[in-house]
Amino acid sequence: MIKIVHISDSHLGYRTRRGTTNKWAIQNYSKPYEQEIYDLFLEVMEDISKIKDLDFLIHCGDMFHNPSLYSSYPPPEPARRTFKEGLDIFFKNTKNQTPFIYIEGNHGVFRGYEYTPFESHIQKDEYPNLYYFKERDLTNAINNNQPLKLEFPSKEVRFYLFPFFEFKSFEIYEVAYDKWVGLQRPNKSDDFINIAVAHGSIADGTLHRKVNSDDFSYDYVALGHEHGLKKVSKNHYYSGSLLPMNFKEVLEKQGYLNVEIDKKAKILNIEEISTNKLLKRTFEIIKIEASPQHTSADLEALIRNELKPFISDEGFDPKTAARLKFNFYGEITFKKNWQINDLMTKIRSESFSQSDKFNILQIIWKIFDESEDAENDISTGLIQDYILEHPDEEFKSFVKEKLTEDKSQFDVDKLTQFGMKALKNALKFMEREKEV
Ligand SMILES: [Mn+2]
Repeated sequence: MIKIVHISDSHLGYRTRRGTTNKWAIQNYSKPYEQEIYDLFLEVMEDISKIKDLDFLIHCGDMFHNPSLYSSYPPPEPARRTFKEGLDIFFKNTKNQTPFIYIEGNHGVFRGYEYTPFESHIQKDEYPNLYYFKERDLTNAINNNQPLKLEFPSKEVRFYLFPFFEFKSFEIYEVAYDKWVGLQRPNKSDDFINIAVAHGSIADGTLHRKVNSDDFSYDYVALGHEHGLKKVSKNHYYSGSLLPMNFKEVLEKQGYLNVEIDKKAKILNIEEISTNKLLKRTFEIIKIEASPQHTSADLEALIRNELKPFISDEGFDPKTAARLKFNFYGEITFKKNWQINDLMTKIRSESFSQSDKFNILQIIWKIFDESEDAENDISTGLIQDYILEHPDEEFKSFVKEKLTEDKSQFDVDKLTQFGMKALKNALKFMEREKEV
């Protein structure tokens, strides 16, 4: 029996950004959600390292959130410290006897450099049983026409490594990768257990179809990159990350996998350890129907009703403060759209400025117009055409309503002119964004 723990996508150093209160947590050192990931990572490393007779720990990439394609900053200092602490816990409790195998993902990689945060922030010599494989190791293997594998003859286990590589980004890469991938076919002339370890996904073209399929008959395929814990096929699994990072991931499971492989029959026994349920805060999507009949006050009452559970005399607590996303749906007119944005901006700044009352870390929202679904061929271009049809009239009536509520004396025409200017700039900006 071979016992393996499969873990992935830790994203140490991940921070909530959009629509988040700027309060710092734990001694002004890390941000609230960031700290939660560190705490859980260390807890999990402690638990894993105490598993009796564990043969291997496999981590399928994205140990750090930064640097990545969009940010060249190194991982924040607490992330590096947590990583080192996690390694120390693991190797101390396993008395350096259990190999920790890591493959590089698309996060936590200094692009274009020879080194990774694994080299710049820890001393490899301190960890004789740490094995990591970078994109560079993969490209070297391709250039040298060699497989990329790691063998443990005493345990009769062989790992085939697939660090993240965007082989589809250039045709010459794709051709070379296609040719090379055949070398990763296990040699079936011995009794070794053959395990593939890959960071990638069929969804974005970063996992080769031969690794995704059962072509090579691996006994187990440990996958990383997708953040939800899921079984892809009989012996292909994503372990997912330890906690959801965005609102899409709230709908998925997160955790890690205890994998046991019977040496003779090669039968898998897989136990899912769920960790997302350890989340100490509310992290959810709230749906609100915005009917055209609703006045601004009706809508405000609906939103405030949803916020009630997060208001108390205890106020803000970085460890439990909620992450909330409001999804507005229904027949959304242009005016309703302005109304929602206006209300939500007001409510958010109110919650963030009253930390003695509101226990909320993040508020974001999205507006879904059901008429968009009805005319399902609608594209961004068409929406813009629609907005540009009578934006001044709709905006003017919105401003008028606001100012009447507010009992302010402003020149509505002048304000409308400013508003239109802002809207045109925003649309120009949207056009530019689309081009990226
Ligand atoms: Mn990834």
